[in-house]
Amino acid sequence: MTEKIATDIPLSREQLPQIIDKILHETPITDIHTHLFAPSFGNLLLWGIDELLTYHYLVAEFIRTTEMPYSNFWNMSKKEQANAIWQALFIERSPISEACRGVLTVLNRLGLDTTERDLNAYRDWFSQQSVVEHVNRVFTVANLKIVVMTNDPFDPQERDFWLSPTEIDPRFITSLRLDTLILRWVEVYTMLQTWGYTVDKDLTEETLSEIRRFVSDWIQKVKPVYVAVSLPPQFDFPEHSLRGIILEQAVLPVTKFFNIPLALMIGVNRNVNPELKLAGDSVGTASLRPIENLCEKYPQNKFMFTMLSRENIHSACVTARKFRNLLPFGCWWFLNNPSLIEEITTMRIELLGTTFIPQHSDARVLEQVIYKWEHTREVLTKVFLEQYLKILATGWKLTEMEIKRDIFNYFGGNFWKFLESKF
Ligand code: RAT
Ligand code: ZN
Repeated sequence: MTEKIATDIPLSREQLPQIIDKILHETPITDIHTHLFAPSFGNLLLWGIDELLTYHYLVAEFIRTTEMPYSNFWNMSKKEQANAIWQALFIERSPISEACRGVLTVLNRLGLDTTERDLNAYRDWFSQQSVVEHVNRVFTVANLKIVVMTNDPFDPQERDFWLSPTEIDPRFITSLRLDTLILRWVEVYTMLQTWGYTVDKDLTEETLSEIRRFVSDWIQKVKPVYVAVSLPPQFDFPEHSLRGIILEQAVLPVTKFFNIPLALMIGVNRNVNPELKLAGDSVGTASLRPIENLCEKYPQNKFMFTMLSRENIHSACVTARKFRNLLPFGCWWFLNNPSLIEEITTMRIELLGTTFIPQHSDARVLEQVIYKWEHTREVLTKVFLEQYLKILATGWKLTEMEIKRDIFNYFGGNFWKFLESKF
């Protein structure tokens, strides 16, 4: 009772920094896009120091420091790669990039001593953890409630899991990733044939109907909270192309039927340096017009979207203002850096108020959620403080309950409400 009254009392300017920081740390997070897997997916769940050090963000940074042939690096074992990255990026140079600092934040928050700089001691510590307890600890340290996995029906290991699934830790929920279906039809239609779908290379009526059946089957199998696709900057809509036809005629009718959003991740130029493998993708500026066309033509479909290029962020905010069936999310990949999170979140608040999802982690290795969220919280404390102070300066009063409500919505509420909405 006393607490309730206290949280209803208007806050002073002086109280704000501490209250915002407290609420940001206390509000559990729904992480709406990760590449993590629940423990029951076996070795698809990556964790531990060697995985952290061989994260593709760090591979790209490491390769810049060496003259070694790419093949030498790829021929090394994971442990050898991690040793080389540690030596080059943490010992021979100061680890001040965002991805390097991330590893240090993780070690520090897990209680390991970063002054030691002893990679083998870190390895020993990780090797003593049991997966399930470690997952619990990481969720607690990061203050995560739920993470959304990225589930790809074309990945052979994942397919095996889904064909005879075992129980999934309920904190891990699913999204259905359809890049392969939408962007690589010519390469993969024969796979659908072997799985029992009567499809052809040409997108005939029958083929489209069978692709719809494939998407429906997987939605019913995986029960995703959304369907997702990443797209290059040249993506257009409407577009008379294989990807345009599959998207419009085979994916949109099904996501509408199940009333689940299609998440569009736009602006990635894949494989600009194939030698770098997973680290070889780049960025390009896109047009927002295709998204506007999609939202206008399909007002009863729900869309989420994130852009990869900084240059797209302002127009993305304007586009989002025009369509209630469009929900912006996250500072994606190369934008997930404190200086950019600050700029992007400020702009989004100014143009969209509280109606967006500020961040997702994109974690590929379990412990990364610790640093991705910690570094985001550091920035959000500053950004929210500035915005709330500006309204206090008008004489407006704010209570702790109201700030809690707003941050609850940013950290999950907006997402869950969007999933439930029907336009
Ligand atoms: O951020 C990343 O790790 C990228 O490699 C991609 O996974 C990107 O986020 C994507 O989902 O395509
Ligand atoms: Zn991702």
